[in-house]
Amino acid sequence: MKPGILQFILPILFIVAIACAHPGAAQTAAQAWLRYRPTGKPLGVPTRVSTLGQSVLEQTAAIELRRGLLSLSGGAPLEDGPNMILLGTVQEMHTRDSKSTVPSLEPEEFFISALRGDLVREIDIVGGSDRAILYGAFAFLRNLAQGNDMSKAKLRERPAMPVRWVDEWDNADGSIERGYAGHSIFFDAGHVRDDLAPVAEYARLLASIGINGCNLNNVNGSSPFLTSEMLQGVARIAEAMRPYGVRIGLSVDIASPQKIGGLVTYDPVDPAVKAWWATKVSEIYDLIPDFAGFTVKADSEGQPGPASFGRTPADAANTLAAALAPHGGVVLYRAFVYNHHADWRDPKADRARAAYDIFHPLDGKFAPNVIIQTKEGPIDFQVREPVSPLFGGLSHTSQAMEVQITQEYTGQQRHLVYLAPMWKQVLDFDMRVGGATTPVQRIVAGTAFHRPLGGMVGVSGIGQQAWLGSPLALANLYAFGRLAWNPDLKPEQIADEWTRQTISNDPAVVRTVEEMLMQSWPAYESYTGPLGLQTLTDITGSHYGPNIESSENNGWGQWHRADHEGVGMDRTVSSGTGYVSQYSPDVARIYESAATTPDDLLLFFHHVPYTFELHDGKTVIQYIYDSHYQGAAQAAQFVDDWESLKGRIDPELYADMLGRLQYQAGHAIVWRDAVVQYFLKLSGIPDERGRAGHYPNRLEAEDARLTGYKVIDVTPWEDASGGKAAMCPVASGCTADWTWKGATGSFRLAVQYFDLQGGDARFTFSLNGHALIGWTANATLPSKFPHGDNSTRFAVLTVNLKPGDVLSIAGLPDGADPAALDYIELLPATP
Ligand code: GCW
Repeated sequence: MKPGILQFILPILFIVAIACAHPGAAQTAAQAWLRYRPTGKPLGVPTRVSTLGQSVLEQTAAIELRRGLLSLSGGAPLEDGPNMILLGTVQEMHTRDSKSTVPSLEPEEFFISALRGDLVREIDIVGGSDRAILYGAFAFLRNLAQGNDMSKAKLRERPAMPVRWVDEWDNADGSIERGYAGHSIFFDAGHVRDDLAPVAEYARLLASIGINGCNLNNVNGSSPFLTSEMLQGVARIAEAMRPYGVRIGLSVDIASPQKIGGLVTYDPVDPAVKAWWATKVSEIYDLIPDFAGFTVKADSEGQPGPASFGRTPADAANTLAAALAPHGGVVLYRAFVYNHHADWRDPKADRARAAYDIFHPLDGKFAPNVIIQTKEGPIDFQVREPVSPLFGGLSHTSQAMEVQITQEYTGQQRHLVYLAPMWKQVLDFDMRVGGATTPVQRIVAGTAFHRPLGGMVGVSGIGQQAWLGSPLALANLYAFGRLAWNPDLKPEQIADEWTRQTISNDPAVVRTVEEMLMQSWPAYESYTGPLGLQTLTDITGSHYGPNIESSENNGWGQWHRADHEGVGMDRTVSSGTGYVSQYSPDVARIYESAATTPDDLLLFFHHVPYTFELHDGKTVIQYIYDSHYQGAAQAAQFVDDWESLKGRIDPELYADMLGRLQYQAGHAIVWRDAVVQYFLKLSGIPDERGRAGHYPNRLEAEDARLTGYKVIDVTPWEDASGGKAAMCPVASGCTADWTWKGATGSFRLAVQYFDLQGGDARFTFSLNGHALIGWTANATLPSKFPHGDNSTRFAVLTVNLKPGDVLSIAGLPDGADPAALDYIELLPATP
């Protein structure tokens, strides 16, 4: 059929109709990277879009192209006439023209080629399937949005790995485990939400980077999702995502046959249990014919599992796999199985060993549609870990690598941390299986061991607040999809692409944002947990602020074993837990000796004295000091970098990110001071540059003349300057006064206070009785107690001081927030 005018107009009417149906629908893909702003360059391509086929996905591709082209051309009407962009599958191209030279393509592969005849210009976007056409359309738009010349395009791409999924950890009540962007877009109050427009927008975002699956719910507490009522709602979600080629999956509770099926057992080898799963899976496929499969967390952190019946993960996985196989579904069985009641007094106990110890012996015992989903490191999404040895330990089993897009241990979206460089290091890491080159990316792609399945899964944490809460955090979602599509892409190139599409094509902006993104992970690592210590955070609580001892002396197994003499976990074969032996001999050789272990993993593998020298001769303790000062300085530099963009980028984005980066710079100081104070006290070895423990410009709350304020000990002590703070128990307010004894001059004022949950306390700074500035402590930060989670720095004022001046902070509590104060600091202002 010849493409007619209706085919052109209808999709536009459809777009307009969608837009009108949701007036004020806040959440759109355009708030992420699908902005399609005019680049200032001519598009140079035809703007009439035609399709050869009628399938939903092909029509979606056409709609996306028209929408994108319209927007990229600044709203200028799309052309009519003979020139066109033509969409079709390989087969449709051959039917149109039997002499077509279009190559044969794999199902998810696309081919874009510009043909220029004497009279007409045509750009063909051909897919090995209709979904691949959609991927081609998005790739085409991605290039145009970056100002690339597509008039002579020849582009052929296919994804490196079959499974490219995001996992949501959404609960039925709409909360999101480890989510930092508000409420769920999928669920609310135990049901699927009525308005699924944001879900469709999310699916657009996912499709634009080639993601083909979305597992909707939390791996913890998943049994409510298999009730018939819930499945009806889940089917609506599948419907909203289907036009974008995103198939949905569900996390399942292995105890469901008992919990919601009423059976007396959930033993996976019991025939009644097997039958229950088969029936349940059929019910799902009746509602959702393209259902992708199940994700399973079992025998882990309190979730039920096959171990209760003396069965193995293979028994459990295979029961689910058997139910799913007739329908084409898969099981993603998580290797995150470990004992969280480990004995910390046992020098041989080691959580890092668990996944390999449990799953390696089962290699080859899993059904063909089972994929073992392994976190990228052996512990738990820490700021730095070695690559999980399990990737090299399963050669007869399909594998997927799980990474975290939501920044649980990496700053919870309040800190800028671009994770693509971390993921890329893991993907490129050579496991040397059998002495041969076996990078992780080839293992999870399935090519290293000739596996039919495999891929990457990103825990996303998408919510209603600007998708990921912070605008720059979206670079992580984007990068996840791009790396799963093509793990050979460089993180800086992905950062560049994302910035051009999201913020601006202005070279100065692209350069600055790319540099900030690229420096952000190393900076965060420097001021949180360097040398392989992992994130030195509160591991039994928020996973956010500093709390160094929280990982020691408990069953969770995130020990770093710091004492007066030294620090680090000995995981060697010769004297430690033997974890190193889980790697291939070529890799184990490197990690077995402290001399050959890379500095950034030294303390993950070895327990060394604080005076141990790193490869450049610096001692471990001095490195801990230096890296924290350097990391905090880098965080401060991000503020200056961002300020250089003023006037060049969207003012709202500028202001929003500026506030976030200023907060981060302050919190990096909290981190810095906590870690250096802690290790100074523990090691007794001073900072050779005299910084740790010496804060000559600070005036402590506990040293002030206090009216109403009470001095308290902060827990953990290292989270407050001098271990103490002042809190105000008086509803009408309290004050802290200091008399200036320093030099005459100009000083930058910083006030370090605790922004607690449960109220919006007010603070006012006065000089000699004149109020100069006030602010409200109304950020949303973890905890009701004052410590490193909520210690916040207010630093916007420069003051002129002379000896005898009186500086005051007035704190006005609100609700449960007692206007707690740590110190004020006066740093000489540089002229
Ligand atoms: O790191 C831990 C998280 C849990 C999470 C678990 C997991 C979903 O703190 O919130 O539970 O990992 O990956 O299963």
